[in-house]
Amino acid sequence: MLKILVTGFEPFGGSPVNPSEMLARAIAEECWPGAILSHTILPVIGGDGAQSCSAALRRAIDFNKPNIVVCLGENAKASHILFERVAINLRDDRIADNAGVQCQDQAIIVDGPNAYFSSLPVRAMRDACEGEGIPALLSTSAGTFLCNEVMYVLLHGIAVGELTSVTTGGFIHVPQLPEQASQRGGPSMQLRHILVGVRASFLTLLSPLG
Ligand code: PCA
Repeated sequence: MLKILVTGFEPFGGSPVNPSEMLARAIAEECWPGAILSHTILPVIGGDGAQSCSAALRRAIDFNKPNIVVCLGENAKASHILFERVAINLRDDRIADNAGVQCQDQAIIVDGPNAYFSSLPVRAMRDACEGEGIPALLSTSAGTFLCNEVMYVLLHGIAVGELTSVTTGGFIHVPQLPEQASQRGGPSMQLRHILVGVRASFLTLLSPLG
C-alpha cells in the first residue's frame, strides 16, 4: 500500500483559522483506493528547535513512514490553488512566526543548495484540479516564510537520504476562506471547492505509483 502523509499548518498572522489545517484533516479522513493517508498539523514556527515545523514534519515522517509527503499551506493573496515547483534556501519574513521570531535574509540550511524542485507531478496535479473546474496554477515560488521552509527541508531531507521512506514530496498553497477575506480583504475560495481540487490532484498520485 502506498503511504501518503498530508500536512497542514496551524493558524498564524492573527487569523483564527488556517484552511490548510482543515484540508489536511479532511483529505486524510477520506477513503483512498490503494493508499493509506495520515496527516499532521505543523506549528508556524521556524528554525530547527524541537517546537519547529521542520522538527514536527520529521517526527511525523519517522512515525508514519510515508512514501509521499504533500504539505499544504495558506496563501492569503492567492485566488488559485498553487502547485509549488520550487523551494529556495532563504527565510525572509514579512511577519513574525508564532514564536514571535521574524527572520531576514537567512539560509534555511547553511551551505545547502540554493533551491530544490518539487518531485510531485505538479503539472498533472494542476491539470486534474482544473479538470474539476477549480482555478489552479503552477507557481515558481513558495515564498520566503515557513511554507517555503517546510518544502525546502522536506526536499533537502529526501535529497540527502535523511527521510528514507520518502521518495516524493512537495507543497500546495491554497487561498484563504471567504470568512477570512471578509476580515482582511483579498481573494478567497470556499473550503469545499478547495477540497474538490486538492482531492482531484491527489488522485493523480495514486494511479502511476499505487
Ligand atoms: N502559510 C504560510 C506559513 C503557514 C501557512 O499556512 C506561508 O505561506 O509561508
